[in-house]
Amino acid sequence: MKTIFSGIQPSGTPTIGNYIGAMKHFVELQSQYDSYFCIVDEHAITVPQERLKLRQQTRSLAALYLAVGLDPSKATIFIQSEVSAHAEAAWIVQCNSSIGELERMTQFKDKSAKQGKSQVSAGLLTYPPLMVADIILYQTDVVPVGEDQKQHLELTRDFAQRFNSRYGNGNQLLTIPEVYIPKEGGRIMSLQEPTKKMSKSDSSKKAFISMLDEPNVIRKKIRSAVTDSSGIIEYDETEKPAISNLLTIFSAFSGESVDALVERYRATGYAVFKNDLAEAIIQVLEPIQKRHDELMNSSELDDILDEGAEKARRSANKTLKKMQNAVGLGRKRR
Ligand code: ATP
Ligand code: LTN
Repeated sequence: MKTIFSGIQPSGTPTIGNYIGAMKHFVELQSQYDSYFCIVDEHAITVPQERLKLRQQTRSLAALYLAVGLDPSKATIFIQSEVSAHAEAAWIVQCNSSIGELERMTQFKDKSAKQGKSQVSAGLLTYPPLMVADIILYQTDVVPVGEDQKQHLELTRDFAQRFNSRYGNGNQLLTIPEVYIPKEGGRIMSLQEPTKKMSKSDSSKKAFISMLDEPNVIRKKIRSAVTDSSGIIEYDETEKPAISNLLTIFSAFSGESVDALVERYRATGYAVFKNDLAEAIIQVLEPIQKRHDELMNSSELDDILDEGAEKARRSANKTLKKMQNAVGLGRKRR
């Protein structure tokens, strides 16, 4: 069986963008692969976080993984900081990466441009090596992510190739992973600025729908989502990015194709369309929210995370040993 690995940061409550671009596919893929799904809390602290909030969000994200349908008997679900191999391998990755290649990463450029280099943490620059470590530690074949992560996956592939040729003596020490980006919904846009990616850390709450938003909040946010003045519902990413984005969201939540939706709503006007869209989202999210709330109050969640960390450690430590050995760290052991 091939291996998949993916992670989401507990830097807030996941949005419907995280769901459509990533989580939904985790559920579909978990039966066909040896699967690892991680809550990447060490990535979250590359920007300032409140300690208790971070703890709460970490637990809540784990509950959401289960609530959307990840099955611990199929997939290993765990918290990054509970498997120390991630931070250890990340150090080896950093020492085999150049500052130049890290400074070229769009996510770093965007986040550091907002605040200036003297304000951002060194961790923001070395964030991709930690992500590389996450992936290679499980000898991952496939990484399901949204479109924004494509560049980080290219970096991961470059790194694995470089490591193999530097240290492998002709052997493939690390698996070169493939990226898996969904054909539709790989980049859900902000509800307020449809040219910007929907992001859970957006300062405007109206820009995103979180997976734990209450039905009335969802209705309100969809109603106030920007559109255009034409009143016509059609899919055209360049001319009508806002409506196209809403159509993509509708399609992801209802399972209907964009074409079928356009056919049905073309002439109804935005109000009817938005009303039905909100209900389609609520219909999917309500049972997920109910299950999330039950799990948050159970010890079941902690048992699953303990077991997940244990399983992840076993697998990650093997690769870490291999990497340490390749580089010459520590003593040679039998
Ligand atoms: P932050 O706002 O804190 O930077 P984020 O919302 O971008 O976070 P991540 O935790 O970094 O979310 O991403 C988790 C997964 O969701 C990744 O695979 C990412 O590519 C995907 N993803 C994030 N935003 C979107 C989006 N707007 N559309 C589709 N997929 C997305
Ligand atoms: N960098 C990713 C989150 C992430 C990840 C990973 C995704 C961290 N480690 C490993 C896939 C595989 C993000 O910002 N969305």
